[in-house]
Amino acid sequence: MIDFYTWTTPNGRKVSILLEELGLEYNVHPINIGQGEQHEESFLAISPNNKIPAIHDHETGISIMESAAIMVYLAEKHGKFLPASGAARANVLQWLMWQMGGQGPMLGQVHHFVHFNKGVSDYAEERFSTEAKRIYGVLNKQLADNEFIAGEYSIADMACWPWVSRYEWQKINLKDYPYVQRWYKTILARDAVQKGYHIPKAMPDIPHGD
Ligand SMILES: N[C@@H](CCC(=O)N[C@@H](CS)C(=O)NCC(=O)O)C(=O)O
Repeated sequence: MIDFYTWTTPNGRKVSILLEELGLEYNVHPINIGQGEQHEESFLAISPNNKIPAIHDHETGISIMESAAIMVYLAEKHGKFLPASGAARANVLQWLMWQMGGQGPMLGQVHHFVHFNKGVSDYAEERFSTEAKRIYGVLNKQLADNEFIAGEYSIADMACWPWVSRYEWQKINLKDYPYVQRWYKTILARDAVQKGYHIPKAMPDIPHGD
């Protein structure tokens, strides 16, 4: 059994979508980051960086923080959504790292400066909006020749998709990125994604991508 510590954010949804895709049973522990629950001692023992998501796997006794580390662990343990070796594995990992090092952090800054705190810094708004458009362009190019980011549906898609689902906050029109839009809707239609999105609690409808 897996204990899953999460909140209603893209980084949390990466893991809830994977847990649903793998059909695993798990206990959800909501960590309300708006109320500072990520700083409680009991959570710190599982997640030393005070951030969600994190898991504890009772079968192996392992606790893991960082969404991509959790995804690699679960995908390897269950032999799905991450090829075991070679070029196919390297391809999934490069896009997973692209998500962790670029797409997520940069779009996160757009949420702060464009969605939540518009007007505070013109420089930051311009810098991160420009970078967001560049990132969407990179993804669009990759998806022009590939149904999914690394060919087959993988943890790279599950990591990137929840951040794209906030395209309205990012002032991104998905029509400007038609291959991203096609991919977004394909993934949106999956049952596991519909379920995983609403962990740890039901939220308003998922943006439909039009
Ligand atoms: N690199 C980390 C980022 C995790 C992260 O930024 N989590 C946010 C929510 S999406 C959080 O817990 N924020 C609480 C805080 O910063 O205090 C990952 O991918 O797991």
